Amino acid sequence: MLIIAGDIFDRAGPPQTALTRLRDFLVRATANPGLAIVVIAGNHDAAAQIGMLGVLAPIEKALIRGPLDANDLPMMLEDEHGSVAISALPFSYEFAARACFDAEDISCPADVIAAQVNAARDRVPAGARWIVVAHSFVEGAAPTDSERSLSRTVGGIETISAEIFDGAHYVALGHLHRAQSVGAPHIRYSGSPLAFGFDEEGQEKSLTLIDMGADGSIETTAIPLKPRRQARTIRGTLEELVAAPVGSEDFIRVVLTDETPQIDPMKRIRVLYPNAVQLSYERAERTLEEKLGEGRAAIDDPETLVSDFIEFVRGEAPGEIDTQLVNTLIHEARQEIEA
Ligand SMILES: [Mn+2]
Repeated sequence: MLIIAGDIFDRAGPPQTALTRLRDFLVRATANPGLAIVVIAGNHDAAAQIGMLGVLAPIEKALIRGPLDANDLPMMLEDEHGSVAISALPFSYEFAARACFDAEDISCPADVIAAQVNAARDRVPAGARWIVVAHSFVEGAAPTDSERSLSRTVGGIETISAEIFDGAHYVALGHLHRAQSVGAPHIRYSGSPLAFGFDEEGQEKSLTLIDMGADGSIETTAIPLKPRRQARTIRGTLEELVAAPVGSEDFIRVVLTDETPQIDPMKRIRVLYPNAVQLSYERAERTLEEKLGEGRAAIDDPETLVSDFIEFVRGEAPGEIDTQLVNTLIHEARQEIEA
């Protein structure tokens, strides 16, 4: 069985080339007559579009879930030890879950998942082992820079507790890009197959292979994925970088160590590195670090600290009146402390 726990695409309207690529992959995968496929929509996906993938396939071959459905049944598979039930729980926002489960009190991602898991648990036949597939952010897991928030409430809590999945023998999670178990070895993100940002540079990407025993115990093996193009950073002066003997098709972030701005640097870099996607000057980054260092040193000197803060916020140094006011207030505060 192959599980893809969303996101399938990175946007609700993927380009035709991405749809064709998914089609080609599914054709190759389903050519294996023994393979069952489980797919759920994630928060980046258009649920209806993902759901469409499954309507013509028999449920023992493909369990594809896009929009929520309160009457969803699990996929049932048999092995030499008995039955395994697989519940596929697509991502859903709170408003859709309230309508689907007819429950007005669903108000955060944890409530949505709890309603989905509880409905699914009721449909697992007695004695069957149980696998849950879900798209969520389990508390304690490590995110990266490019996962989109699961909550529509600004500042809303999007994490859920691992305990929501009580009773499941394995929980296959999508959403976070880093491969990791969270809370327990059987609650696991396989992680994204590729790096989606330079903060994922150097992360080992993998598929997770699960072997399930007669009692539902699991053994996991990471199968490494070696992408054709890595995401990585190169650093140096523009002259050094364009003098390299060979280039690369990798996705490149360029950090220039030149002290002065260079003319059209990206154009020159792309001759050797056609997939260079980001360029910055180390000078600018270092200046920020230095400023932070100075800020820390100035804590003993409140006049400078306040003056720096005003300059940071306004973009210009405080005037004479501001300075007098600040100095008076600091003087009064000092007297108060000493008194
Ligand atoms: Mn996601």
